[in-house]
Amino acid sequence: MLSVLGAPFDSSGSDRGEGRAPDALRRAGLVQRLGARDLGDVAPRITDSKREPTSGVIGFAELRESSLALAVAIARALDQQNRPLVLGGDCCLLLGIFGGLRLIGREAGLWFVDGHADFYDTRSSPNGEAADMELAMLTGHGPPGLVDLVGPPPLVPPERVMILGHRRAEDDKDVAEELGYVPAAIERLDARSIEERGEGRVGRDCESRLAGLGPAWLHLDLDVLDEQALPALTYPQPGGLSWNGFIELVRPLAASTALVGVSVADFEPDRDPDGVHAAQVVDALVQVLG
Ligand SMILES: [Mn+2]
Repeated sequence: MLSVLGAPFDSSGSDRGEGRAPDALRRAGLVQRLGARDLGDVAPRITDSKREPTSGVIGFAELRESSLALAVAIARALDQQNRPLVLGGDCCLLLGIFGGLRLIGREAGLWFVDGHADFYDTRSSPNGEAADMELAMLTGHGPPGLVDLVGPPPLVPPERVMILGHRRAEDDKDVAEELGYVPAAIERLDARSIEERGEGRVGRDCESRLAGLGPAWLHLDLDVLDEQALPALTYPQPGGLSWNGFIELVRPLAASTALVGVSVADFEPDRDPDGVHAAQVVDALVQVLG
């Protein structure tokens, strides 16, 4: 059964709106419309906004604490035969998710649907937010205490990660810099290339190839959408997917027999005062997961 877990922490430590996203999506009817069970919020918020000098990461100790709490909740949910739907928060929640898989001795690949590669390191990250760098940490690059949260790295083998929907290097020098850190072992495809090849076709192809290697997690950073389709984000960007394109891409991944669970990150309800965008997010999730 699909079980909703709230992970209302964001890696800025500054009480940004992502922390209110689980409740905003619940209020918009997500749990009822999916016929899911709600396991409540399972990890504390991060309230320390200082960049810790040794690790280079904001709120290092609290991030560890929240990640471990989420890991325990994920492990328990999976042990009880639930399929988790984790509502962030921002993308740093992946540390806890893959930590939870490790706690019960399970390994999974990752469909990483995101407008960014999240692959800075603790020095190159402009602001020290773990959500800038969690994919690097998951695949083995990062500070002690996070990269080895529950055991030896990597939490995900790089050859079992597919990055889908980042922006093009030629469009922006920051994009070019970040993509330069992504190792060749990780397959990636930018949003415009996905659109050109056909979102549904890319989704089916990525489903069969990663599922052929074993179980896989589906991560959805909503900033993969174009800023015009969804402006209620912390870091909106042009050049992203349309709502239809998003649904076509994600549907085959969400329907995969290899699917272990799903996470949704970066919705910013503070930029959605009348709930219009929360309703769009819920509609799209019901179309792909329902
Ligand atoms: Mn992200």
